[in-house]
Amino acid sequence: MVDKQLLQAFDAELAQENLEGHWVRGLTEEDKVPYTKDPHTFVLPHLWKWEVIHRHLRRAGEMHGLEGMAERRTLRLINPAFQKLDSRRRRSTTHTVHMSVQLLKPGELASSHRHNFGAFRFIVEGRGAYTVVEGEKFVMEPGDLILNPPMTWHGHGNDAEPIIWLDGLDYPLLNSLQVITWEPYPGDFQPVKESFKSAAYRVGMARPVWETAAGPLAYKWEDTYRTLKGLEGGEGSPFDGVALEYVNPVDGGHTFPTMSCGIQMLRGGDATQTHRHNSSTVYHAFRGSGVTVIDGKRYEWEKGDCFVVPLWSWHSHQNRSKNGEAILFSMNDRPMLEALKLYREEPGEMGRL
Ligand code: 1HN
Repeated sequence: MVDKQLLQAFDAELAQENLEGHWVRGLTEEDKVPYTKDPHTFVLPHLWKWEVIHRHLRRAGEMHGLEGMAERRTLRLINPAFQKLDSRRRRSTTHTVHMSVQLLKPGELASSHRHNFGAFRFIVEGRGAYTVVEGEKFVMEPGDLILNPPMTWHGHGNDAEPIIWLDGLDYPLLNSLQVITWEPYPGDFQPVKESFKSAAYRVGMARPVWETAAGPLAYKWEDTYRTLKGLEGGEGSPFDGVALEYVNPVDGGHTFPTMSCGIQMLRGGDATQTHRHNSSTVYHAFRGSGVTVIDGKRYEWEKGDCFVVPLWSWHSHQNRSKNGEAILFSMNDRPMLEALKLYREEPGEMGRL
């Protein structure tokens, strides 16, 4: 028999030397690391109502300008599991990605900067404002996806109407790798370049052969929507309906090396089959309304709502309407898992909801 008291004293001595015996299972019940056949995540499913996000963002817009407050007027979607962590670790929507919602008012300029985390903007409401990425000006319209690859200078301007967009970033992953870098643009706002602009010429599937890395890029809503509608009559994915991934035009792969963006149309009456995977997804209901069942719990969404499906949770989607389409925009961390050869997925039982 092991003398428990002696062992405890021994463990305490080891701790003094920054050592720990393999027999130590955890200091408290919660501290025990569960190693089981299925992965465990701290990330919680959660749904943010658009009405709430919108109301509070407009309030922030009434309270202050950008000067002296923050370079950006955003509301961060904080996963409830991280709410009590310090500010560096709290700012996560899942453990790997971050989504926030940004408001830029007419007459405002959000100064330029760059960082080694990747970012994208998905435009939700308002049109005519613009973002300048590496000197190229992209006018923003609802449904556009604009890529802001790592280390590209970017700033935003608005000489039109109030505009709201989603920001997606792989910031939490880089944060846990402790490799984040961030720099302000010397001189506040980068000028729009008058010389040759490559992004302005990009349409369709043709790619410049000399480019080796994806630069700034916009996927216009009219092109995305035309593709969705073109596929409407087909079978679609049993788990996601008519689902598209925004492809990186340089290598034909995921939107970013770390994260991927998707858009999916649930046709009138569509109800998908259940599956699960070890990537996590953040959704935004761009059009319509529906229900997503996550591990047996119903999350009802309407236009604008955002919600998280944590890794390895069973999930399926239903369009509320029998006739009209519902469209979900989403971001996920599947590319990072695939790069590490860790990606796994599993279909559920047929018809399970
Ligand atoms: C950022 O740089 C922007 O440039 C938006 O508009 C949201 C969230 C976390 C970290 C950096 C932007 C951000 C961000």
